[in-house]
Amino acid sequence: MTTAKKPAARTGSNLPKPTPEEVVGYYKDMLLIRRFEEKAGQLYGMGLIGGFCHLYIGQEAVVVGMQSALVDGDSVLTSYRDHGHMLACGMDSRGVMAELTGRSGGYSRGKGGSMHMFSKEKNFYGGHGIVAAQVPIGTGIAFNYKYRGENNVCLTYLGDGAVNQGQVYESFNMAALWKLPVVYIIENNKYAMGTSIERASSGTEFYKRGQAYGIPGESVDGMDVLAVKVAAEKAVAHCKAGKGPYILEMQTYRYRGHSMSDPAKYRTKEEVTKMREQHDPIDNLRALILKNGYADENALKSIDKDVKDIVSDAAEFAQASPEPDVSELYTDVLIEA
Ligand SMILES: Cc1ncc(C[n+]2csc(CCOP(=O)(O)OP(=O)(O)O)c2C)c(N)n1
Ligand SMILES: [Mg+2]
Repeated sequence: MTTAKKPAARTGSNLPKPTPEEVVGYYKDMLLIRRFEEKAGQLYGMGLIGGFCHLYIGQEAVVVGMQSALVDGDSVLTSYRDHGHMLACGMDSRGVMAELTGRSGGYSRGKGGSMHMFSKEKNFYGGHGIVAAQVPIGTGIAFNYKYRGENNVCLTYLGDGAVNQGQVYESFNMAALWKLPVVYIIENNKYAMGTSIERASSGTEFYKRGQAYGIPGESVDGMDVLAVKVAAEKAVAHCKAGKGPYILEMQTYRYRGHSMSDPAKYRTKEEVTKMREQHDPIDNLRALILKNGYADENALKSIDKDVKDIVSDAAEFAQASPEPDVSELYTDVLIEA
């Protein structure tokens, strides 16, 4: 993807505004995630994807804006709603789709599925099905950077439901105590499965959850990729200056159900329609690009076509890739001594 890690090191938040090309790149990156997820939804409906499948549709601006602040060596990890994060990290759409369909061409050779994919090459460390399990792991990766004296940062994403887990606060404590370079990104999509934040959380200003540990936090419009980018640059610069962790609460929304098997009866159709029509991150960026003349209708149409082609190719690859051989049942279970 175009926002995949860049070579130059960042120095602070006094950075130039994104160029028109970069803005158009964010559009393409978000559209790729949207179309990829729509295709995954279709393949699930056709019975080609089994098990759980949590789509990221609606939340694309968060991951694309955050990724724009990273350089080589920085790392990312998240929950089970992870396909968008993988694509944003530059993982190959073919390998991700093949893993979703349980094929040997997938990132975990068809044995992990939607929630369990990793790429050491792209520094993407999962893909975690246990709510908040990634938070101590991301904190540990940040510890590793500090211990080795590497000037990198770990982006650790979690949900508004996950933020009520105890291990999150143990992690906050250690990260603040040791000034670890970790940005905790709370993707507040307003629901944890069928439970709204008001029903589940005592206090819904999640960016304040690090206050007791002295961790700065900000609430960000997570439907606006440019706002996310500004916040990301600031948070990453804070970490890389040795000042310790940072919390970004992204105000966002998922359009689809929690997973493919969720009838979404806990919210009204009107609520979803309002978000889609008024706050869609892709439609809004498209309008901004046209208004500012960063690209014209024809250029955007050609991007739409390129993205469609990438996704169709990924789906074809996934379906053509063989299922894992039976002998694979016994591989990757234990590491060799
Ligand atoms: C420890 C644990 N408890 C419960 C579950 C079941 N569960 C899966 S997702 C989820 C909701 C999490 O919501 P949130 O953190 O807001 O993330 P979102 O799905 O909105 O991205 C729950 C309770 C689980 N996977 N792990
Ligand atoms: Mg949530």
